[in-house]
This record gives sequence, C-alpha cells and structure tokens, in this order.
Amino acid sequence: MIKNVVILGSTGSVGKRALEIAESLGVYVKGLAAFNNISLLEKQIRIFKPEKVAVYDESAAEKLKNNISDLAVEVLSGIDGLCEVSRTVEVDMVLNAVSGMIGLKPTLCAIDKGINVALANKETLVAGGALVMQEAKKKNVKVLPVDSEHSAIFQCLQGCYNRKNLKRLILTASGGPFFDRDINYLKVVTKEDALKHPNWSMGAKITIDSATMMNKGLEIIEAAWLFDMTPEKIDVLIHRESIVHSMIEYNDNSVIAQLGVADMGLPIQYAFTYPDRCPSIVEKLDLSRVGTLSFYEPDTETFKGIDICKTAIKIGGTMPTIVNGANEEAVKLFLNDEISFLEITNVVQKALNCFKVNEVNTLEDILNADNLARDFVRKNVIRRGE
Ligand code: MN3
Repeated sequence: MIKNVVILGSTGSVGKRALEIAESLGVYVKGLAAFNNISLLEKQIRIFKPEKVAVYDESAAEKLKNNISDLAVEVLSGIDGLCEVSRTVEVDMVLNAVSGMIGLKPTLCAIDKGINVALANKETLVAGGALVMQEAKKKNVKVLPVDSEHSAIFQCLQGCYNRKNLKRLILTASGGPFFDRDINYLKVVTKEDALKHPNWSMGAKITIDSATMMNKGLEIIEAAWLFDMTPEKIDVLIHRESIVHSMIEYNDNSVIAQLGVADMGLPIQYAFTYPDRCPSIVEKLDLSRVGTLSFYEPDTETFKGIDICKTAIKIGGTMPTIVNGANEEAVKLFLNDEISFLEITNVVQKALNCFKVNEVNTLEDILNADNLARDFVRKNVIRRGE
C-alpha cells in the first residue's frame, strides 16, 4: 500500500472520495490541488494538513493564501502550481482527478519525476496517450486506472497468464439519462435533463459526456492506451444497473467480470493498495438485493460518441486530441445554453471530418491540436436560434 499521496482535483467527486479512502487507510495526503473551490479546499487543508496546495484560478489562490495565513502550507497557483504539487518529492503516488485537458501537464510532470500516477482524469490519456504511455515506460512508472471501467479491466487482467489469449475488452455503460430515447426526444432535451445521471453523481462535464455517450467513446480510447488494445477489440455493452464495471473475454470465450456497488471508492482504494487489497469503507455488494442484471447493445446511430471516438483512435496521431478538445469546448457551450444537446456530437463529428492529422511527439503537438479543435468548434458550431 502507498504511504502518501498527492490528490489533484480534491474538491471534485472523485477527489472527495479519495480523501475519505486515504483517511480510512491511513494514507498521508502530502499535496492537494483544486480548480477554484477554495472554501472546500480550505476545509480539506485544515483536516489533512498537506505540505503544498495549488489552485488553478490565480485570484482564488491569492484569496486562499490570505485565508490560511495561520498555516505553514505552501500555496501555489495556475497550471505551474499544479505541476509543482505533482512533483512533490518523496510522494508515492499522484492521483489525478481534475476535469479536462488541464490534467495532462501535471500527469507528465509526475511521470518525469518517476512518481506513479493513478488516473481518474481520462482526458490525460485520450489527448496525450501516446506521450504519457511512452514517458511512463521510459521512467518505469506505473499508470493505474481509477476510471471504474478501466479499474475493472485492470482487476480482471490480474489473472491473465498470457496476453495472447485475451480476445477483447467489454466496457459496460450505464446508458446515461437518455437510454432508449430517440432522436426526436433528444432534439428538445434541456441541460437539466442531461445533468440527471441515473447511477453516478459526478461533475457536469462527465455527466454530459455520459448523456451523449462521448464518455464511453473517450473510455475506448483510454482503454486502447492503458491496455495496448486495438479499438476493434474493445466493445461496449449497456448495463443499466452499474454493478458489472467491465469485463474481459478470452479466446476460449470465457468471460471474466468485476462487480461491485457503484462507488468510486473501490477503484480509488485498489489504486492505493495495488497489487494488495484490504478491507474497505465501500459498501458490500448484495446481489440478491440487486436481483437482475440487464445488458443491451448500445444505440450507436442515435448516440454518435462511440463511433466518433473509435474512428479517431483508428486514425491516430492528433485525432483523439482533436476529438477530445472539440468535445470539451462543445460541452462548455451546451452548459452555457449556447448550443443544443445534439449539436455537441454534430460539431465533434465535423471536426473529425475536417481536420488533417499530425504526428504526436511533444506536449506542444498535443496542446496545439487541442487549441485548434476548440477554435474550430467556436467558429463552426450552430448556435441556438441560428
Ligand atoms: Mn467511467
């Protein structure tokens, strides 16, 4: 088990759960970082007493500095602050649970210092997978998945004696709030409808992604990098109950699944204790109470996110970065009531069709492609009332 940890994104849903898990296991929290929620961050600082903290928003960082001037903790700001916290010396693991592309640079900083990373930030792998996995290999650093599906696959793979026998990965998806809905319904859904997730309580960005199924698409790309699988060997199955968190299938058609209650505490704890396990504050799974587990093929015609992402990872190079950046920008516009729900995947599809692909060799290649994709969305999106 790790002895200490840095948690980036500590005021988000995964970050908060990670602090509870750390506390229950007696793992010391050496560093924290948040986007701008300094009132919650201050409470966390007073409880966990980290050495360093970072706030992405510069003016919020200044305010926090004033509010905690009675403490010895160092307060940093901006993306450089997040990087500085992830480079904290003698830390066993950086848990990256920030939302969006801003997670990429801090991940690379931790890897560069030879620190193992646990990733709940899928954009890190979607946009920067080529670079992240290559650097991790170079530095002999572990990249542990905290996304529940990827943790499930990772757990299933612990019994995989020979990777040649692995036939495919099966990612489960809850189907989100619009499961079984048709295109006519989706034309008129509101932001409030899209933010109601049936099983998981998460941040706004990932909840919208789960309504468009872009979340599952991004997870296919994430799985391709983490487990070195081609997208043809990664399938999606709708599973409304969110009890089976994902599965693997061998060449003899044997299927291994990982089950548990829908609680991010489990993947977080496994990343902390890997390869060992220990008793947990996570609730025990009572299958007789669950009763029925159901599975369906996803409706990829209505929800385009899965196919868009499969195409992007097949094309490779900067294309996954472009799709990720375009989606992040489109979700932002949707959350601002500027575009309709269906316009999110429409404009991401447009970006996929229009962009020329480049190679990814450096962080700059990734950040460039990301910026171009965001510009493209702002210029080419069909706004409400247009
Ligand atoms: Mn997930």
